[in-house]
Amino acid sequence: MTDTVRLNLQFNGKTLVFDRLYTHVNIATMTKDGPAYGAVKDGVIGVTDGRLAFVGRMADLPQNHSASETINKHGQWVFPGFIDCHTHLVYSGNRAAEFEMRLKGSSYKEIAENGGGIISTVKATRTASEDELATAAAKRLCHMASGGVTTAEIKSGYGLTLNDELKMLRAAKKAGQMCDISVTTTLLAAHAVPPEFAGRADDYVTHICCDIIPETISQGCATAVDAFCETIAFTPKQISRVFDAAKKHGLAIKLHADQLSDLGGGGLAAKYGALSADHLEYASEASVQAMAKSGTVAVLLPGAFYVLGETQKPPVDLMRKHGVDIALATDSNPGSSPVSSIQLMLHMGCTLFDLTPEEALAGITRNAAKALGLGDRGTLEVGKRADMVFFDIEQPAELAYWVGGVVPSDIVRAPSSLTQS
Ligand code: DI6
Ligand code: FE
Repeated sequence: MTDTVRLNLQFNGKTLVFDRLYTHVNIATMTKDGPAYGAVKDGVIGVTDGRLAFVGRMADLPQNHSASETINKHGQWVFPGFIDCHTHLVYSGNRAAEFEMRLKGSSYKEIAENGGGIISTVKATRTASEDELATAAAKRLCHMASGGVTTAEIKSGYGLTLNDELKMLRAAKKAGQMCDISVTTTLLAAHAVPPEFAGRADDYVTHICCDIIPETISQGCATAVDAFCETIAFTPKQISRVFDAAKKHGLAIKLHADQLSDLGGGGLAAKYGALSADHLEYASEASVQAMAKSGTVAVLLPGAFYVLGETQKPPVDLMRKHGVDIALATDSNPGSSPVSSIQLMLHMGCTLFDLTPEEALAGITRNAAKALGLGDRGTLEVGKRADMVFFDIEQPAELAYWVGGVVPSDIVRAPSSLTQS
């Protein structure tokens, strides 16, 4: 008897009782050690009460089981539901005009410094109602979900007032309900200095620490805080104040770090025990080493790199050398990454950042779960949520190979009522 089967017998007593059995399926469990992709060929998955109750080979499924429903998958591949761990899906308007300006030679930084960029989306977002924002975000989120995403993180950051930030976070949750997708919310009030605080960034940081963070907590609107550490945004010193306040209130920490220049953002995130530091094109070896030590995930965002025509790649070799877990995400936003396909990020992670298809897939499953602090998903193992995406493909690498992705043959989502284990 294999270990898998023993585990399952323990999990479920002597007779295995399933709500549903998926038979003759090739399983990319995406567990870390073992065969490539954690693959189990000609496998079977049993689901009970929205969780995985059996994951193993057909040959190891004990005779002594019953299932209300059995579905033969005829050799399709199944993966953990994809997790997009960095998005800005809630906003109003779009920035196609800036895209045209960039094509004519203006840089992202120049546009931001001249009142465009993030601030132009802030203006549009402030005038939109919560329902309008939720509806617009749901359109984008449902599109994302159709490619196999079952969990998405959504940030605020285009409101930049107490009420507008909370409005965005509530809209994010509503969008999740509208698409039946698991959504985590992150407060990104430190995204840009709002016009009314122009020249007074420190005062805005005080407002974030003393008013916006406490109110976000008391209204239960977010579980993490994020900030933009960059010359066009906030200094490491200002961000340290935001993180100190966030820690005091029990928020998890994430950081937009070292995207356009090296301000030591990766190291700063590590110092605060951040779940993730994101972008990291300009991260130094010292930052990478610090992240390895603190277990901070490197979230790479090839969509923004591609759209902005960047040439400096994130130091993937250093991340491998020091053992930093790598995740991949869309960074879906109206400025630097108008992207809604997580599978396109698999392709770009490989072609632009030299990841292997297996590393890329770990980046939208196991490591993306870690970047969100979610221990109940990201791999296909007994006890995890039954979030699964099936494809009629011959090998897992195809998901990164086909430009623009593969349409899932089936998507299974655990009920949204399922509590985190
Ligand atoms: N980095 C990003 O990738 C997004 N925010 C950030 O700090 C871009 C946001 C935007 O341009 O609207
Ligand atoms: Fe971002």
